[in-house]
Amino acid sequence: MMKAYSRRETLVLAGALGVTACSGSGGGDNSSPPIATPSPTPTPAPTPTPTPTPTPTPTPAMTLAAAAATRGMRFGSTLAWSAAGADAGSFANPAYAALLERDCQLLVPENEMKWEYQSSAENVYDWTRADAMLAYAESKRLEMRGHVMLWYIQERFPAWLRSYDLGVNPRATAERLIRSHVQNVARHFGNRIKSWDVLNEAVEPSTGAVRRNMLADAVGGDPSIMDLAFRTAREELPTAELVYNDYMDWGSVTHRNGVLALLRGFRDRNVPIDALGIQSHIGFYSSGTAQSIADAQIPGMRSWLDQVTGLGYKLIITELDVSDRNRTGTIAQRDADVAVYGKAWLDLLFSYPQLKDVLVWGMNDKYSWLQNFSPRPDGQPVRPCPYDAEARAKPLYDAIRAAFQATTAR
Ligand code: 9MR
Repeated sequence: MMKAYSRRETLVLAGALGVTACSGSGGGDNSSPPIATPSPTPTPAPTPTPTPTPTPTPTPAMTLAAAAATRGMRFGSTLAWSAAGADAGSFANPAYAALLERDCQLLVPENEMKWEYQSSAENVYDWTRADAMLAYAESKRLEMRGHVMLWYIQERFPAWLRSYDLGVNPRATAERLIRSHVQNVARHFGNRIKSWDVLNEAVEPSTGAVRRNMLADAVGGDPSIMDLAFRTAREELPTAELVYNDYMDWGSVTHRNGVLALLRGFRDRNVPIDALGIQSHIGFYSSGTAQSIADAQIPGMRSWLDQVTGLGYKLIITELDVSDRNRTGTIAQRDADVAVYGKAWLDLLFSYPQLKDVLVWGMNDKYSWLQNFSPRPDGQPVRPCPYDAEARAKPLYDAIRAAFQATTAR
């Protein structure tokens, strides 16, 4: 049966196929890459002959959006907030917006939908920034994911909540707070957001146990607060994709096993969750070639993914970046390692047809959270994103595109 394509998919597919897409908004024009690829040799003007031959059109470099679309998949990125024109990973920075509009079908705000940052008191929110981001996304016909309703780490709760007196019936208070927060968020954004990270990072990586925090403690450490967040989200947003998001990866067996146990429990209790968000902040934690490190980790990750998908969960890559923090060598060598390692990760995950959406946690190295959070010991900037600080596409960009091209359509 013929697949029905949305307007956006049609535009990116048109780009993929080298067809000139007529887009009034500029949101679907993928044909002029702002990247430092070798310029094609100019086509000589055809010599007039009695039988004119058509001038060959140079195939435009395929964007990530276009490569994804050929496989029924989607590519996207986070964006941050900044004032207009500021040097930041924001749509208000024209150089960054150009990358988003070139390569992305999906966007996700890095911080602007978080309870911690947007809520100054119970039931009080400032959605000004998130609203502006969403309006931008819609104006470019890009879809926006929601991140995140409940980040299950106490330090990530809003300040007012961290000092909140849960009173004589802490269970009832905790449940009220979660129900009203999820309702507030869901009702504010409504159907404009079709995929939500409802719950983030509920598993303690070092033990695999569910994290404790004041809300979990209020119910005696049972999973009911997490369940309630998903059940409320489902009541409010019957058709949205509801996601559990975490950073377990191929280097973290204990964390992975904990997440699997959590996901099993959700299924046993019939909690409405559609997908596992695999953040994919991957890096190098042993020595060897990039390929050999990846190869050693693939079998364990594959059997874990088999179990996750066996439980009926879809998969999303929600926050991909590949840190070169622990690699030495020239920039070219490190970029090559990052590309090989990232490609191995994507090939593995793309082998699951349950995975359709891939988002990076930033398009441009310059604005990556890793520059501050996990800098290189030698003081050089980390290079974890598809584009470098000058907005030139890197080998990781090509690796992502190649991974889309290598996988099967879904
Ligand atoms: O990149 C985000 C950084 O700017 C924030 O300070 C931090 C705390 O809110 O969150 C970072 O994003 C995280 C995401 O929300 C959840 N997964 C891990 C991401 C990187 O820490």
